[in-house]
Amino acid sequence: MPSAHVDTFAHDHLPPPEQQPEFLFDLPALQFPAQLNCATELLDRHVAEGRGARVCLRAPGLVWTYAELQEKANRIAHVLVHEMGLVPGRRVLLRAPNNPMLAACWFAVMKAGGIAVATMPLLRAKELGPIIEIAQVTHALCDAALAAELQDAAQASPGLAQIRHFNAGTAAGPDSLEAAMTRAAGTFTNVDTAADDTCMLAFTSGTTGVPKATMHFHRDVMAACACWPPHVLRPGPDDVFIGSPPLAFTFGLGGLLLFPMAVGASTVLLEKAGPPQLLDGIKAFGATVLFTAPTSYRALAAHGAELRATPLRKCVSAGEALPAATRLQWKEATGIELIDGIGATELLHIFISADEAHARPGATGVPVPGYRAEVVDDAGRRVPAGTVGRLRVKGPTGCRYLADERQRTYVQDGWNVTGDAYVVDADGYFHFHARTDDMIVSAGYNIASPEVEDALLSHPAVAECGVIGAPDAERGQIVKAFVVLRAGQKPGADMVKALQDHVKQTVAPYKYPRAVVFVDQLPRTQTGKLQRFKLHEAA
Ligand code: 3UK
Repeated sequence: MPSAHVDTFAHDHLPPPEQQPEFLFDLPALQFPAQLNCATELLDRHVAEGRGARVCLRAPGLVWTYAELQEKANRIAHVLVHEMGLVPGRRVLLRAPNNPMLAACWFAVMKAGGIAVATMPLLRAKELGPIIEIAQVTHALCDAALAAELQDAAQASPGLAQIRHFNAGTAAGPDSLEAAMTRAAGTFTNVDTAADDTCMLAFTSGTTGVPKATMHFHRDVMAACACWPPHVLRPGPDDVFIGSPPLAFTFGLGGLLLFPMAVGASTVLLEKAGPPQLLDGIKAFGATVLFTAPTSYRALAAHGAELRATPLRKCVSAGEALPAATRLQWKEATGIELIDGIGATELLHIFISADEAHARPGATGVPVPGYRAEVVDDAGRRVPAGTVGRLRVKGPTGCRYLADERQRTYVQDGWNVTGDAYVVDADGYFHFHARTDDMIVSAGYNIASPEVEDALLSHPAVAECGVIGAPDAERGQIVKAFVVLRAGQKPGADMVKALQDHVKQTVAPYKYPRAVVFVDQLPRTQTGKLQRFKLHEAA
């Protein structure tokens, strides 16, 4: 297959073939042509087929049709190629909160055959530096509101010589991206990329260690659109998507940009998307499909009556395990059964999930069509139903770390090993147990943090909680819970006792938290994941 990449950095840094996972293309929708550009499929196709006037993106005070987004992306692609000297294969850093210009920039990079390196809006220069270094970033498109930290990071990275800013409003000068766009043509011939040309480097949202860049091809983007969305989410062209995850997180990229566009639907991009903004946004834009994390569903559940008055119909939870108590709480508040799904940056999107009709409390679901999953012991043998083991998966997408030794850990014997402990039940449903590194061993008992968290969350006084194993001279570790109480609930010895008793009555008594600490909030990543290592530091 002829690669369109003139700069072969990505190709040269792929993991060696023997370290790559096995890829499966078992579905008819996964038979891709040798040449494929995902922007052609997700954006230009709608205009070519007469849907240019349909609404694609919405944001407060703004509506862009598919034709308008296409024109913006075309102009930006021209600026990248003709003013900024981008050649196919070069890495373009993108930095913005979720907004329409970020979406236009992402598609412009695809069109120009570049490689998008989307970064979390809150990252500081110190965190941007390693990303620029690892990805050998040469170009950047940055929201003016986030310019300062990138400026600092770029100073130390001579390879990143071309930066343009957008969304400066009235302060935009002749150097702004928008000014350059007005000088550029509104049409653009997409670079004829190979299906297996890398189009994005997604950095893992891992909580510790040197960041890893996962490599995804144009084909992978289309594979993600062909598996979970049509088989589990089943959206239609009239759906209005909304949600919280940043487009720099592949959960957000898929849920808030790729999947709505794959079906010609529209999507609402919110720069701030905490529970209050989500609630307002759902009401104001008539959103029908919501993507956010469990913690956000717990907060929004307080507004069930308001949500019932909106057209919201499908709610997707991912990023961390969905406690059965949260599923119940959401169903009672809104009448909607949550769609849980486990995804990973390495696999681009969700690979085990269940739709509303097949959801089971406490289970993530079953392998998404296109993927295979199993639970194995340390020697790689499948364990019987009901036994905890390591989750491993394969499918049309999979892990390729850019020049990183940790490839050997994530990919073993052709399988992607996610680092999650799971149990398969007699009906083939996969139940999340814990991250393999989040198992507590207390006086010889194995205890999974999420099990204890689940039990605590089912107590009416508990709003949020996080459980870790704290060092203990006698028992090795003890179960320690950090609890955020609901408004009006009183911390104190009585509450500690009540919560301990509740856990003893809900799960095996030896799992109860011997230590309970009340806190105002829990440390979380921008992707909604509990940062247990910070609780360990606190403990
Ligand atoms: C955990 C879950 C239980 C699990 C992601 C949807 O989270 C995403 O990607 P990351 O690389 O993290 C992957 C890890 O997060 N996890 C995610 N979802 C669930 N655990 N139940 C879930 N539903 O430990 C997994 O290995 O940040 C999620 C789509 C795209 C993504 N990148």
